[in-house]
Order: sequence, then C-alpha cells, then structure tokens
Amino acid sequence: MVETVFASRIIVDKIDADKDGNVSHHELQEWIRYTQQKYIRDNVDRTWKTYNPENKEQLSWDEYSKAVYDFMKDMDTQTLLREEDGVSYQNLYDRDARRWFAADTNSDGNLTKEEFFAFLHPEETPRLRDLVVLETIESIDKDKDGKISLDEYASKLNLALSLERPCFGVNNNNKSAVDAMRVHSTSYFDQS
Ligand SMILES: [Ca+2]
Ligand SMILES: [Ca+2]
Ligand SMILES: [Ca+2]
Repeated sequence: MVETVFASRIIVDKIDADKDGNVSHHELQEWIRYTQQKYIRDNVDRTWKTYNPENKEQLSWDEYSKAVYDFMKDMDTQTLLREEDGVSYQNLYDRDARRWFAADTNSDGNLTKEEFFAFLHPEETPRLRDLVVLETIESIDKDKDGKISLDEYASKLNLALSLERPCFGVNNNNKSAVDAMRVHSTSYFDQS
C-alpha cells in the first residue's frame, strides 16, 4: 500500500510539469502525448534492431521481406489468397510493399531509420496521410467494391468499441445507434 502511494506520487510528480502540486488538464494531455511518442520511438528502435541487427545505415526491401514473409514461399496460391476477415497473406505482403516504397523518399528501395519510422508509423508522417486514408478504407471495405457500406462501417465501429470497452455490450446501446444511422443514412458512404 505504502509502495503504491509512493509510486503514484512519483508519477504525479513527473506529470506535474510546473510543480504546483496539481495535475492540470493540459499537463495530463502533454504527458499522454509524451508517453505515446516515447512508445513509438521505442517501437521503431526495437524493430529496427530486430531486422537490422548489424545496425547498417539502410535496410533493403529484400532483407525485410525475406525476414517477415519468407514463410510465404512454401505456400500454394490458394493458401496465399485465402482470406480471413477479408485479408489474405498476399494482401498483407502487398500492403507492406506499397507502404515500404511510399516511405522510401529517395526511391532507392532501401529505408534509412528515418524512412523506416515512416514505414512503421505512417500515421505520424504527414506526407503519408493519403496512404493512411487508403489503408483505412481498404481495411473497412471488406467486399472490396470501393465503397464503405453501412454494415462495413458498423462492423468496424463495433470492433473499435469492443476493443476500447471490452466490458460494455456493443450489442445494446451501440446497436441502437447503428440502427438509428441505418434509418437516417443512405446505404453507402463515398470514398471521397
Ligand atoms: Ca501542475
Ligand atoms: Ca531510401
Ligand atoms: Ca464495400
């Protein structure tokens, strides 16, 4: 108990930037932003080290894809294209290849650590914003007709909510919200 209080005090002291003894809304927001950025930086450092243990200046697509997707070479076409929840191994490979070459600013096929950051976290990279939108649409558009139907949108919303609040029944309150949307919306959202 004493240890828990002590640990809490240390955390509060870290968040309390102006040291007035209170944690303001702004200080909390800044702390959350700082911890998210730290997580992202640590993730890039760790992943870079995993695929580039010799810490070379650059990593090639061949090296990376061989390390990640080598298991695919023994699969037959049917297995490669078999979809689970609208995604196949081939989709994953193609998506990563597209993202790799989008992150590769000087188009030499290799990524520096900075370019690798963009590859791992395109959402943190303004120049890849269009790609993030495209990947998001593709992940929702399960039947790949280029449109987001209400059902596709609702299932993504349900998934997000169930991940966010696993204790609350998505099928209760949220279902009625989805039903309400169904009444008041057209059937399809445009990509634009
Ligand atoms: Ca404060
Ligand atoms: Ca490059
Ligand atoms: Ca669709």
